[in-house]
Amino acid sequence: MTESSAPERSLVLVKPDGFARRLTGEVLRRIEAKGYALVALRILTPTREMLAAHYAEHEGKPFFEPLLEFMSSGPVTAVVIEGEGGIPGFRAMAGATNPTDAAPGSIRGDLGRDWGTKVQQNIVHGSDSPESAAREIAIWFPEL
Ligand code: IDP
Ligand code: MG
Repeated sequence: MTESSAPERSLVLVKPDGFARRLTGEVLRRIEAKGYALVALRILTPTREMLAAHYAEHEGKPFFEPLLEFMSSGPVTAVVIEGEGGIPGFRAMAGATNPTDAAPGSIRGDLGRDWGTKVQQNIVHGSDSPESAAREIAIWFPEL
């Protein structure tokens, strides 16, 4: 099995709910079991500035402020994963944004639920395109 010279990288976050619920290991287990490589990993409580950049596309939406508040409420695990098809592959593993709709078998479907909060607490983030992945990796891992 030879991989291409520039294998696809995606930025994955285990969000504060997933971290607090001790689901970081379960998420990493699924990523590795699927066959993606872990390239970089750090635990940090993100600043509002990082989150405003990360979620710039959602500025002005009703859930933007609750999203920043939630995401800065505690530690997250930020991970760069790598492998052919890793961006859509991890999105499929994560499942639908709303955990009520997320299919069983997915991370959000198996481990998440609606808690009645203003912003959906759905355990993980995954980049949605190569452009997003490059932009997000630069925010969370400027050294890469
Ligand atoms: P994604 O994480 O599945 O890519 P996005 O649309 O990029 O979903 O939204 C970013 C995050 O904002 C979601 O993961 C979720 O936590 C939250 N969110 C998105 N849409 C809604 C909504 O309609 N109500 C409440 N929270 C939302
Ligand atoms: Mg998104």
